Amino acid sequence: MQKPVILTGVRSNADLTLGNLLGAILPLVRLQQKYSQNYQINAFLPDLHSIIGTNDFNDLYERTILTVRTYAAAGLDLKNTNTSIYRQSYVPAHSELAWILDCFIYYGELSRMTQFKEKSENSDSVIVGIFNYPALMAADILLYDASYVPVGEDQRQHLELTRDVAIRMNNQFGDIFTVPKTWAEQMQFNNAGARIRSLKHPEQKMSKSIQDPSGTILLSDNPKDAREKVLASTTDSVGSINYDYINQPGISNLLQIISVIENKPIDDVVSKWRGESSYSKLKQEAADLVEDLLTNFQSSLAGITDQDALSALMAHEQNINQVANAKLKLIQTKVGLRASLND
Ligand code: AQP
Repeated sequence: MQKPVILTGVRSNADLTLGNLLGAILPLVRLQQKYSQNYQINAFLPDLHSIIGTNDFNDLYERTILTVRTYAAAGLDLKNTNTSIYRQSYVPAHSELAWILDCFIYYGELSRMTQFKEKSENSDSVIVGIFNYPALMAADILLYDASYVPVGEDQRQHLELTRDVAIRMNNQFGDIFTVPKTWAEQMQFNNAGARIRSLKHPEQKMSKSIQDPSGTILLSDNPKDAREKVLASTTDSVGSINYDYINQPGISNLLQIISVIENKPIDDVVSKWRGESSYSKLKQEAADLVEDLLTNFQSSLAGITDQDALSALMAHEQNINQVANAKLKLIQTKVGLRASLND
């Protein structure tokens, strides 16, 4: 029987941040260490998604390779046979399935997506890619019958859309797709809890495409500079340490950073600091951890070449194209484009 598939991806549209490392990449590494015996993990590089709304095309190819090196430097085993690492654009079946799904998704459904509404508001030059990308995302998931897709709250609606189109097509053509688990069922693999915030504006997420140099730690930052950013992070005047994102977002962010780096449940970190009033001690601890993490990460990264990343990609892409093409052929046959699976 096929193992349940967990699918995850990080866009290489800008330099990666500590938020990406703590919120997506380290969880992926830990997922592989813990679950790769019983699950198939698809760690794909959504380069087709990365060209949506960017002007920075020149570095995209190299940045995607750097993301693979980043995975390896963070501890991902590129040779694990239960983990597939592949570029979306090197598996053409993604785009082909996206078109077929487009023919089963309603305009009204895509128009209702909050992210599209937010991004298109007050703009008369919205590209179709922003409107249409949930269909490509659905293809990324359904092509591999993925059950688990650990995504943030902002992608929840798109996951629901994926479920809807899968159910719709299953009703029409028989069970051609595995319907991904509901949002609630995804929770065991979901990293939504670990949202790292800007160190300067802790009410906002730390994001790679938002210009916020003092609040954002890039993975390429000098570890000493990163340390200073943590020490200078915005806190509050409450005077006690509580995990409370509403009233103490800066303090909560530091607790969250410590929890992910130490790989300890947030409750354990919070109880350790309960009753403590010194913000500077908390900052020192978070700063030490971030500095060490970046120092070790950067030294590992230096030992992994582009060629290492490319060789791994080429091996995985050859295999994954076979899986993807077999699935695409099944769908093509069902919707009348092929006479049979051998056609
Ligand atoms: N601050 C964050 N805390 C926790 N997780 C985060 N991720 C991103 N920022 C944080 C996770 O990293 C992965 C990146 O995927 P993406 O680039 O496809 O999406 P994103 O969420 O849009 O990432 P960014 O960094 O915010 O990019 P921009 O600024 O380009 O939109 C996802 O798993 C995400 O949850």
